Amino acid sequence: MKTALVLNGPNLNLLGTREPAVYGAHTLADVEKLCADACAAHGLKLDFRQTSHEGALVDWIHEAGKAQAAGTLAGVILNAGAYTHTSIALHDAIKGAAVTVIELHISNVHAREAFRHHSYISPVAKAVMCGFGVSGYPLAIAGLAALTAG
Ligand code: CA2
Repeated sequence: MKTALVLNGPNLNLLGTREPAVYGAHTLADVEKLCADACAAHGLKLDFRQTSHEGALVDWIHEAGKAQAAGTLAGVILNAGAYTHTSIALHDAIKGAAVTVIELHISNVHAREAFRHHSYISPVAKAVMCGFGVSGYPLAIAGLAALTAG
């Protein structure tokens, strides 16, 4: 059974505590449960993580590249938070690790401030999902399962 690695970046630990109009009322623990159920439905094992540190995300992407090459990882669902819009390091890490990444955002970043319209992740991502609220996580897991199967 392959693993789906779900990585959450800075401030996503605050989900459900503030800004419910933008991000909804669910907590990150609720999101983990949604992901666990989706993984169970698609025959994947879940590895769910959050960090507010850019370098930790880079290290985890490298680790994921090795696991995918070894055949144990289906791919990564990455909500890089605000690093999406700033991080050349994450862009380079994804490219260098040659790992399948689905970029995910809870909100529709294109309907928000102009500084959220550019992503350093999108050019190196296999697919991009945004605007579905936290339902985007299980949808992205279904997408990853479909990519892996086909
Ligand atoms: O929509 C998304 O998922 C984002 O990746 C969330 C990031 C934001 O910087 C991106 O532009 C879009 C912010 C995550 C912070 O989440 C919070 C949740 C509740 C309260 C405060 C922050």
